[in-house]
Amino acid sequence: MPELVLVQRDEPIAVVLLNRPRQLNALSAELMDEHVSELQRLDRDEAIRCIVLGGSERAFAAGADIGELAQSSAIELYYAHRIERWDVIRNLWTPLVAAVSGYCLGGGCELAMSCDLIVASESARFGQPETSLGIIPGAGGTQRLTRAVGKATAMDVILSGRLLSAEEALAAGLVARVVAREAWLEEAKRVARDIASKGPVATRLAKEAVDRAYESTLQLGVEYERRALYLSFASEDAKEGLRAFTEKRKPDFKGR
Ligand code: CO8
Repeated sequence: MPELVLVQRDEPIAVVLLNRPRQLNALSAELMDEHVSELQRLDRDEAIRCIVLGGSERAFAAGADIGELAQSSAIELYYAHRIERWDVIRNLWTPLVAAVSGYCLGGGCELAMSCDLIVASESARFGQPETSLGIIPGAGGTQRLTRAVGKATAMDVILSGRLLSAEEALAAGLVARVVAREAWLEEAKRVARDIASKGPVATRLAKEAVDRAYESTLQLGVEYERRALYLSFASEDAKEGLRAFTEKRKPDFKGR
């Protein structure tokens, strides 16, 4: 059996690829478990400062595995904590770039939205087609898509099953960058290397602060940001970054 998840280390970044191409990377319980475990392992690895999560050229992931869902009862899903796998990703410390080519549907779209930013190929198609199956998005789709693209587009996508093209997703604010078809993975790696070159402590604090914008009031978010700024000043990285600028050299960040 081929491996379900491919991991490439290229310090300071790592690339995790879902590898169930014949099923369009349908997110079986096993595939979710394996790639989430890999992400958690890399998250604990200080040499890795940014992770790219991708699929294949034809599909990032076409959703949860429908065959498995058809066999599952509500209580089994509830006790198996399957949906919590998506929350684990949301709570990783290391910045996570989703590299999306082809179909990015249902639980796959929710997986991409759980990452910190999405780099999409021109071929990417985003959707939450669950109501066609008689169910609704369950791993954050109704909430994260609405916050990303607004109510009008989210209602359209979720209720009609319409797929958003990469350009539409960019215009709507769901994706950060759209890149040429053949460059989807290389460009995502380039973005990851850019992120990994910055001060690691500051990057993590900044990522947390941006997330606060979604999860608290403006006032609380601004206060959180200020405290995070003071904390960043306490890091060795801040001393190094500020000194390197004045000495006109590249900083050598240690993540301390
Ligand atoms: N689950 C299982 N198998 C799938 C899935 C999927 N989500 N998507 C595609 N496949 C399989 C197909 O069955 C097919 O297998 P086979 O060759 O053995 O018949 C193979 O992948 C290729 O697919 P198609 O032949 O259908 O390829 P097309 O190019 O004709 O169509 C589509 C591509 C449009 C993407 C089509 O496959 C499709 O509509 N797929 C289903 C998309 C979908 O409905 N996704 C939502 C799933 S539900 C969900 O994600 C809910 C998440 C809730 C949280 C998780 C709870 C645990």
